[in-house]
Amino acid sequence: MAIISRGFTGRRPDVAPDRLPPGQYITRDFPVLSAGPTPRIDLDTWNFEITGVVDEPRSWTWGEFNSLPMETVTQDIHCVTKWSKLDTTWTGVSLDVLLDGLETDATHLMAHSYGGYTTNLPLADVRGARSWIAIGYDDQPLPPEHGGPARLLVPHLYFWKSAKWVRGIELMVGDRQGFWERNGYHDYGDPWREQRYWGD
Ligand SMILES: Nc1nc2c(c(=O)[nH]1)N[C@H]1C(S)=C(S)[C@@H](COP(=O)(O)O)O[C@H]1N2
Ligand SMILES: [Mo]
Repeated sequence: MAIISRGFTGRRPDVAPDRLPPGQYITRDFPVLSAGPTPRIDLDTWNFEITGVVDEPRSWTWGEFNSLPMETVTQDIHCVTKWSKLDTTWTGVSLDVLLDGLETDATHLMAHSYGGYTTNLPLADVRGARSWIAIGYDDQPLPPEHGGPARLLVPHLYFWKSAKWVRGIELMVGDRQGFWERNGYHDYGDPWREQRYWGD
């Protein structure tokens, strides 16, 4: 997408309006937002699991996960606290790869993180090249404060849906609320429709 070049206004670069959802501003920093401490995660015992409403649960060790096909993608991310960061570059495994050929009646999923964080999503939203389990950021291993060793990345929804330190997804028939969704955040969280909080 094209950047409109009208020069700089203060520190804020002009940006094509179709890149910036309503009520958001652009930051060049990468803020850290965590509801709790950064968990210590041992790669020898790390695994990623697909559980819940599924005939055969799936599970990968760190070694197995790293031999899956990886993609590097550049995406804009939008936090509910109003910062957006454009052109962030991530390396990870598409959820399409992880869910390939899986039989399920599930409509939604709960992402579960080391440390206990949860967030819910419609299953359709993690399919179709729209979400990844990222293990790299800017060609480096994903730093712990940003969710390393692995985090969910769902850039088309507010960034609280992108669970850091993810350890698995639980497939569900019907919806259930995750951590922030129980505490006042919107169930779906589309930044383009400003679905920040309950009732938006
Ligand atoms: N496990 C976990 N994941 C999380 C959070 C959290 O507190 N714990 N915070 C969410 C919120 S509100 C945001 S905005 C982003 C922040 O990611 P960052 O710290 O990499 O910027 O992570 C999301 N994922
Ligand atoms: Mo957030």
